[in-house]
This record gives sequence, structure tokens and C-alpha cells, in this order.
Amino acid sequence: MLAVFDRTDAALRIKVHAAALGFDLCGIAPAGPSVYRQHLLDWIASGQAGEMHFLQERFAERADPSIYFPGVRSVISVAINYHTPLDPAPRGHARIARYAQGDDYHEQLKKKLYDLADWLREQFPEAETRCGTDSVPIMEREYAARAGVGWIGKHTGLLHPQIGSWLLLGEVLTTLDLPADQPMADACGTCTRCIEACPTQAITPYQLDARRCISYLTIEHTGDIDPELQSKMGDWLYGCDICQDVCPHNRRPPASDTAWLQPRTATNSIDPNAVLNWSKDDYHQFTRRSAMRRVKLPQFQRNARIVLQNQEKE
Ligand code: B12
Ligand code: SF4
Ligand code: SF4
Repeated sequence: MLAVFDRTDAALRIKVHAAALGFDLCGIAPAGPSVYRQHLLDWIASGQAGEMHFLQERFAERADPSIYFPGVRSVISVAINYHTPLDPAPRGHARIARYAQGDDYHEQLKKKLYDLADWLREQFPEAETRCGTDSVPIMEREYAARAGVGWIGKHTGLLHPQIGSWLLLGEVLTTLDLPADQPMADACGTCTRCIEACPTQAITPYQLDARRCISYLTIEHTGDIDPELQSKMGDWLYGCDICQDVCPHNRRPPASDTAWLQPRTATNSIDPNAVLNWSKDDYHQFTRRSAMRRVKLPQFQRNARIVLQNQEKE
């Protein structure tokens, strides 16, 4: 006799296994098309995506997971806490966003997602899977919110009431029809701290003008940077954490004990003059197995020059 597929039991076992693999949060969302398709389309059409043409190039897949993965029924959304201890940057140093201070999460998280997907297919041989993090053409935040992993804050990041927003997202898409979790209520309330603290005024509630965001300018943008924005970029060499640092839900987040996420240097920052003097080898050494490899040497040196200019004005 064929065993009956118990959806509730399957969902529970998936969550228990995700926790055993080291994921801090796991939820399940139905894989239906994006509810925010038009929002994404308007955002791109208005130019706010800047040079990130990859968002437009795979738009159809991004707006509907069944185009990316025909037959998909459920999105298992997972998150890992990357709140690692950081010493304040010494005076004169340039800052690096927290998520990039350990090993490259694209590689590390992907390994774990493959483990989860392999386990799923072992347990449920009828299941097909696809998995990924960041570079997959999926609106990861939207599906994580749908899966009840957290809510989307005004700064556009996903937050969890106990863990805050220091969360990296990944997902296993599957053809299994799993029971969906309940989305969480928005708990931003009347708070507007992230909007006020953003030095470049990149945030309007629930929308980000990437062209003004320091994370975009330091990581994704390749050419010269508008002088008006340069002067607001402060001492950020790579990425920016200001809107997360000021969020009241990040006041007392639990510390991450994941070994590969721990910062590589004691200072979590670097002297911008050293960056200006980097040889190709120095650059390769610094960015080895790091998410920072996305930024090429000329961009790093452009960012370092901006930090030095801003520090001279202090
Ligand atoms: C492009 C991109 C960027 C761009 C643009 C960011 C942005 N806000 O759009 C730039 C380079 C600026 C960037 C910066 C950062 N990023 Co980024 N980025 C992405 C990427 C690849 C695509 C995001 C995207 O599609 N943006 C377009 C906008 C329109 O879509 P969206 O942000 O997903 O928002 C949708 C939902 O919010 C939905 N929605 C749901 N509920 C609601 C409610 C309302 C009212 C509205 C209007 C909309 C809405 O509507 C939107 C359209 O679908 C994702 C990975 C992925 N595949 O999703 C990572 C991702 C979003 N980034 C991530 C991170 C960590 C960062 C940084 C913190 C890195 C840093 N420290 O420098 C910053 C944060 C800046 C910020 N305030 O968002 C994480 C976020 C994790 C989290 N907890 O939310 C992701 C999910 C990568 C990952 N796998 O962990 N990023
Ligand atoms: S990451 Fe920095 S620049 Fe971008 S929205 Fe947040 S505070 Fe503003
Ligand atoms: S700072 Fe305030 S408005 Fe912004 S995400 Fe956090 S709670 Fe929401």
C-alpha cells in the first residue's frame, strides 16, 4: 500500500531538520506569483534600480517562481542570524558592512541549502527541489514574509521580533505541496528611525531608491559617484548598516555563534590609505572567500578615496 503524504508532519520535520542544520528561522510559503509584481516593475521603470540590470533581465522569473521552476508548489524560506560582535572602528578607519565580515555567505549558505534539499528528496522521493540565496531570481524578502519568517520593515529589510534584521535569507523551492505558515503583522508602527538616520535620504517607507543607497554606491555602482552623495557616504568602504543599527528591534539581538560568519579581523574595518596602496595580490588576499570579491580593485580604491575626503572634512 502507498504511504499517505502527511503534509503537516512533513512541514514539522522540515523545520526540525532546518534547525538541526543551523538555520535560525524557517517558514513555508505557497509558491504563487509575487503580489508585488507591479511594485517591482514600477520601481525598475522609475530608474531606482540604477545599474542593476539583472533585476530586469530575469523579471518574469522573479515575478513568478513557476516560471523559474515549473511545477513548484512551496517555498521553504530560511534565515540565519549574522549578528556578530563588532568593535567600534578606530578613528581614521573605513567601515565594512557586518554581513561581509566573515566568509562569503553565498558559498556557505548554499552548502546548507543543498544539505536541506538533499535531505528533503531523500525523505520524500517524489519531491523535486531548487535552492539558492541572493542570486536566485526570487523576491526573497517577499516570500520570507509570506512564510512568516518576519515582516518587511520601512527600510525594506525583513525583521523578526526577537532576532531583529541581522538575517540572511535563502530558500528551497519544492514541488511538494506543503501547508503554509501565517505571515506576521508589521510591527514598525509609527517608528521612522531608519528613514531619518539614512544619510542619503534613500528610504521612503517600504521603498528604497537604490541609486542613493550607500550599499548600492559602494558595491554595485561602477562609475563615478555624484559629489553630493559622496559627501554623505561617511566612512563606508563596503556596504552600509546604518538603517539596521538604529532600528529599535535590533537593540538586543541574540549573538550569532555561526563560525563562518564571525569577523575575520579584530577591528572589522580597514585603513583607507592601505586600500589605496593595495597591489592586486593584496586585494585578492583581502577578498579571498569573501562576499567583498564582488567589488573590484578600482571600485575599492574609489570608495577609499571618498572615505579619506570625508574624513578630511571632519
Ligand atoms: C538588489 C538587492 C539590493 C539592492 C537594492 C535593495 C532594495 N531594498 O531593493 C542594494 C544594493 C541597495 C542592496 C542593499 C542591501 N542588501 Co540586498 N539584495 C538585493 C537583492 C539581490 C534583490 C532585492 C530586490 O529585488 N529589490 C527590489 C525591491 C523592489 O524588492 P524587495 O527589496 O525584495 O522588496 C519587495 C518586497 O518588499 C515587496 N513587499 C513586501 N511587503 C511589502 C509591503 C509594502 C508596503 C510594499 C510597498 C512592498 C512590499 O515588494 C518589493 C517588490 O517585490 C536581494 C536578494 C533577492 N534575490 O531578493 C538582496 C537582499 C535583499 N539584500 C540583503 C542585504 C543583507 C542587504 C544589505 C543589508 C547589505 C548591506 N549591509 O550593505 C543592504 C540593505 C539596504 C536596504 N535598506 O535594503 C538581504 C536582506 C535580508 C533581510 N533581512 O531583509 C537579501 C535578501 C539577500 C539575502 N539573501 O539575504 N540590496
Ligand atoms: S543601507 Fe545605508 S544608505 Fe542604504 S538605505 Fe540603509 S542607511 Fe540608507
Ligand atoms: S527603524 Fe523603525 S521603521 Fe525602520 S524598520 Fe526598524 S522599526 Fe521599522
